[in-house]
Amino acid sequence: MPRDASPRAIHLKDYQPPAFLVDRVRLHVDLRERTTRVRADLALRRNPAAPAAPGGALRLNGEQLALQSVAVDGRALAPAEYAVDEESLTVYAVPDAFALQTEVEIVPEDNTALEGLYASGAMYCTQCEAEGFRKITYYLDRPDVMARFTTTIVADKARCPVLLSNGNPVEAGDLGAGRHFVTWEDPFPKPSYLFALVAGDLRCIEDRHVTASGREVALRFYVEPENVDKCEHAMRSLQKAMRWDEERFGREYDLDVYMIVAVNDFNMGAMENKGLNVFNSKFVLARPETATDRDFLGIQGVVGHEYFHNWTGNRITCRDWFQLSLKEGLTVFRDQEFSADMGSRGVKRIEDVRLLRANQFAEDAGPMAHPVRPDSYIEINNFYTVTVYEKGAEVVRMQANLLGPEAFRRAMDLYFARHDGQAVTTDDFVRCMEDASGRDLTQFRRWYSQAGTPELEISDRYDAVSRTYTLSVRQSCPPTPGQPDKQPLHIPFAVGLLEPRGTDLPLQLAGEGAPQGTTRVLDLREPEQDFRFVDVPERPTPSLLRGFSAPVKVRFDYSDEALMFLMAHDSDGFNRWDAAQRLAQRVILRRVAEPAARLAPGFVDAFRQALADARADRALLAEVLTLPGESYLADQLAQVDVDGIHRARETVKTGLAAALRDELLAVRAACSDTGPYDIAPASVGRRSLGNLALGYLMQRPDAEVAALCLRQYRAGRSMTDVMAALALIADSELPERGEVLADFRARWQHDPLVMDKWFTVQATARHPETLARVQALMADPVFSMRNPNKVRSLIGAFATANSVRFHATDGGGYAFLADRVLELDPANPQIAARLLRAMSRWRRFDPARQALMRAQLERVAGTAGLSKDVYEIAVKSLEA
Ligand code: 7ML
Ligand code: ZN
Repeated sequence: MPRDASPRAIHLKDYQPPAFLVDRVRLHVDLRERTTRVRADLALRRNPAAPAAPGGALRLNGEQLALQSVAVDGRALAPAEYAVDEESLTVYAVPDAFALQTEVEIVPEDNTALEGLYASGAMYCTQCEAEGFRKITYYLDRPDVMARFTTTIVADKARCPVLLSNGNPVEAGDLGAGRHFVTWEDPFPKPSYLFALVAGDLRCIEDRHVTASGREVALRFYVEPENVDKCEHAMRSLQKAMRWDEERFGREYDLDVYMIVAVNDFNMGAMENKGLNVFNSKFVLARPETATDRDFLGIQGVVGHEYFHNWTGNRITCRDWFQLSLKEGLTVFRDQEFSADMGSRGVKRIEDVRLLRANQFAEDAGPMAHPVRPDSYIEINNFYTVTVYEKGAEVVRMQANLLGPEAFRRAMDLYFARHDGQAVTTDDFVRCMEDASGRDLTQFRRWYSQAGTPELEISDRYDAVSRTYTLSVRQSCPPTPGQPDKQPLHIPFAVGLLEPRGTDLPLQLAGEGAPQGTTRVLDLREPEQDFRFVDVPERPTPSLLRGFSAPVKVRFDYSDEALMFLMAHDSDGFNRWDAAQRLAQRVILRRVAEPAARLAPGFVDAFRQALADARADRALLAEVLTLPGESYLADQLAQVDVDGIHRARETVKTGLAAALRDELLAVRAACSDTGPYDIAPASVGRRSLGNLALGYLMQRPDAEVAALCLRQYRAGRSMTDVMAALALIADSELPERGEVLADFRARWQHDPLVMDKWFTVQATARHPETLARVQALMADPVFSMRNPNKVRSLIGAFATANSVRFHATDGGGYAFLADRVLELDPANPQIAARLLRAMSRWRRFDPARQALMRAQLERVAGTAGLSKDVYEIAVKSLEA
C-alpha cells in the first residue's frame, strides 16, 4: 500500500454507532482461475440509534477491490452518484431503507497477505478478523454491524468439489460446463469478521456430538487427502470441549453442523468463524509419530478456544476492536480452565503463568505496553497481543476468584442472557459480574484501562508479646507510554502463613472473632495497606500470592532458607514451584554479578530432595526443575546482560547436572516410555520429566549419556522423545550431529509441520555459526517465505528463542532480521510486524547493542511504502 502521509491512529473515545445497519447479506462468489467475482446484495437501513444525520451518505469499507458496478434498489448508479478511493466506496444519496448491489473482482491467487480471500496450495479460504472482509466486498466492516448471511459459492467441480460457508447448506446444484454451486445460510446475525468461505478438493472426517438437550450435531473436519489419518485427536478434543462447555457453563452448540478446515498457510493459530472454523493445520493434525505432547495439548487448547468462542465472541461479540479482550481474554480463561480440567490443573497454571511472566510482563515493560482495553491503535492487527489475551484472561480469572464459583456462574449466566445477539463492551461484562454478585467493581475496572505490571513491595513484622504478625503491602505501577501516573488497583492478594514445621496456620485478622481458613484473599485497594494477623504463636513464613491470584510482581525479602522451606512445605503447589523459581533465579543472577561464585550447597540439596521425592507428580517436578528462561532472567536486571545471563544459567545447569548425575540417570531410566502412546497426564508427565533429566545430562555429555540420547532419537518411540533428543543433539557438539539432522530431514521432508520442528531446533542451537546456518536454511527447498509457519519456525525462533546468537555483538542478527522484515512487508505485513517486535525492547540493552538495534529500526522506519503494521511497531519502538 503506497502512502505519503503517516497513518492515523484510531481512538476509543471517538467511537460512534454505525450510521447504517445491515439486515441481510446475499453474497455470490464466483471462483475462477485468477479472477473471482463477488456480488453482494445488502439490505441496509439508517440506524435509529445513530446521531441524526438525515440524508447522509453511505460509506462502505473496501480495499483492493476492482469495482464493476453499483446499484441502489436495482438501479445502476452513474459515476457521479458515488466515489471510490483506496479504502472506501461512498454513495452520496440513499433512501432510509434500500438494497445495495455491488460487483467486484478480486484475485485470491495474488493475496500473499493471507487476509481476506486467498489461495493456500490448491484450496481457497478466508481470514476476515479483524478487517479482512473489506478485501472481499464493500461492506460496513465493523463488529457492531450484525447481519444474516446467505452465501452462494460457484466453482469448478473438479478443482473445488467442496464448497463451504457459515451455517447450513440450503441448496446445491450443477451449472454445466464443469461448474457447480452450493448455497449456505447462517441463521444467526453476525459481524463480517466471522464470515468464512472455503473451497477445494478436501476430504471430510465426520463424527457427532449429542448435546445435553438431545440435539445431534454433525462434526466435520476438512483436510487435504494426505492428512485424513491425523484428525482423531482434534475430533476427540472437540467432543470434549462441547461436553465441557455444557457442564461447566451450561452452553450448547446452536447449529446442526460444526466444521473445522485445516489450512497450511495461516497467519494465526485459528479462527472461530460461525460454524466454519479455519485452523492453522498445526493446531489440527497430529499422530504420535509426527506431533509432540506439546502439540497434542496445544491442539486440545486451540480446538477448545475456537469452540468456546461460539458463545464468547460469536453469540455475544465486541462493539469495537478496543473491546477485543471481551471475547479473547474471556475465551482464553475458558480454554485455560478446559485444559486444566482435561489434564493437570497445577501444571497448566504454572505453564500459563510462565508464559505471562516471560511475554506479557515484558510487553508491559516495553514501548508497546497498552491496557487490556487499548485507548488507540494504528493497525488493529498489532493488538492481538499477550496483554489482550493472557492478561485479559487473568483479569477475568480475578473476577471469578473475587466472586467465587457460584456467583461467577450466575454472573456468566446473566451475561449470556442479557447480551445474547449483541455487540458489547468489557464494561457490560463487568456490570454483569457486579449485578449478579452485588459487589462493587468500580476500582477493579482500572485493570482494563491501566497498562503496566503492578508491583507489591511487602514487609512483615512479628510481635511475640501480642502474638501478632503484620504484612505491610505497598502497591505501585511503573509508568507506561502515555500513562505517566498510575492509580491504585483493586488486587485480590491470596496469602497463607506457615508455622516452622511447615503446616498452614489458621488465619484470623485483627477484629475477627475466629480464624477463617488457611488461605485468605486480601483485598488490596490502597497504595499502602497493613494486614494484622492475631493469635500467631511463632514467627511464620508467609506464602504470598498463592495460585498467582493477580498478575503482579511480588517483592519480599525471603532468605534462601525460607525459599527452600516453601519449596518443600507450601501447601500451595503453585507457590512451591514459584519458590524454586525464585531460588534458581537468585542463584543464577548472583552468578551473573559474580561469575566465580560456587553453587550454594543448600541449592543443590533442595533440587536433590525434589528429585528424590518418589511420590511427586512428575509433570510438576519437571516444572520445578526447569530453570527460569533467559528472557525472564533478563527482565530482572536493570540492563540486560545477554552473555552474562546465558553463561550463568548454563553454568548453574551444568553444576546441577554434575552434582546430581546419578539421580538424573535414575530418573531418566524410571521415566522411559514402554507402553503405547497416550496423552494421559501421567504419561505426559513421565516423558516431560525423563526429557528434562536428559537435558541436564546432555549439558556435558559423556559417552554413556551421548549414547543414551542417540538411542532415544533412533528408537523413535514418539515425536516427543525424538524431538527432545534431536534438539539436544542439534545443540551439542556430538560428531553425529550433522548425520542425525540429515537423517531427520530425509525421513520427514514430505511433512511440512514436522519440517517446521527441524528448522526450529537448528535456529535455536547455541553454536556460533547459527546465523549462517539459518541463512543457508532459507535456501532449503522445503523453506518458504510465503508460509507463516516456516517464517516463524526459522526466523522467528532465531530472533526470539536464541538470545546469545540473535544479540551477537557484531549486530549481524539485527541486520538479518531487519532485512527479512523489509523483504516480507510488501507480501505479508502481519507476519513482518510480528518479526520486528524482537527488536522493540532495544533500550533495555547495553549502549553498543542499543545503537545497533536502533540503527536497524531507523532503517526500517525510514523505508518508503511501509505497511501500517510495520510502521506502527517501528515508530513506537523508537519513540517510547
Ligand atoms: C489464542 C488467535 C488469534 C490471534 C485465535 C486470531 C483467535 C484471532 C482469533 C489462543 C488460542 C488459539 C489462538 C489464539 C489466537 C492470536 C492468538 N479470534 O481465536 O483468537
Ligand atoms: Zn480467540
